[in-house]
Amino acid sequence: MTDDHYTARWRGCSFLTSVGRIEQLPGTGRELAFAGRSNAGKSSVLNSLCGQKALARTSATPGRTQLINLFTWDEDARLADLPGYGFAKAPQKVRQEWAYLVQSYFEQHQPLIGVVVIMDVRRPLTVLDRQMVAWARAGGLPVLCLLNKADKLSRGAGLSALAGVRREMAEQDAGIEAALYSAKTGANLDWLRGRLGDWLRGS
Ligand SMILES: Nc1nc2c(ncn2[C@@H]2O[C@H](COP(=O)(O)OP(=O)(O)OP(=O)(O)O)[C@@H](O)[C@H]2O)c(=O)[nH]1
Ligand SMILES: [Mg+2]
Repeated sequence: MTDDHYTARWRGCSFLTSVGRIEQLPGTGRELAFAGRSNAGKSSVLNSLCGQKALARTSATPGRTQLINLFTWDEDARLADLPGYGFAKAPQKVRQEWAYLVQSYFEQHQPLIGVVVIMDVRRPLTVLDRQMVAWARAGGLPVLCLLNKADKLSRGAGLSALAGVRREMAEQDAGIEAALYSAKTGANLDWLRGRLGDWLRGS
């Protein structure tokens, strides 16, 4: 990890494109994916990492567009913002499309180097969160479970939630990390920039 946590890289992130099919993604370079239940704070986490208020916009109608939004991190590396999941009203057809898109992306997209699964620390590891982790691990990808909204809990309760997630994930395999985060206060921001920057740089 560098002393500066790749801060200039993160702050220089810019929107690249949106795609609806994995064949439309660039086939070279390195790509880090961000997944999460709708409302867990995926857009807020991306915006805080990049130090920008509206880089990743919140979609007005969750579930309507199943697009992957790409951002440039440096000339070889990109961030991929996956469609949110878990909203109750999504029709069956949309959910099937989402499952197909994400599963084939995790299994087949060569540039993918890791997945950050963003969860609300008060409700971690929902059924679909577990599904995301399982698909990513089936694709051989390292996973970071990011327990966001840590500001909503006391320090003790946050640490206890973190320990629970770590314990359960460790039973599955060693390729899964977990950390607390708050997009609101920026708690753990430098650590997260450094950790993910190392992934993106391949170090
Ligand atoms: N207290 C607190 N609120 C947060 C945090 N992160 C996000 N939020 C709030 O949670 C709500 C959802 O955040 P978004 O970033 O839009 O969540 P999302 O996962 O991108 O949601 P969709 O794009 O609709 O799927 C917003 O009201 C945010 O302000 C956090 O760390 N702490
Ligand atoms: Mg969003």
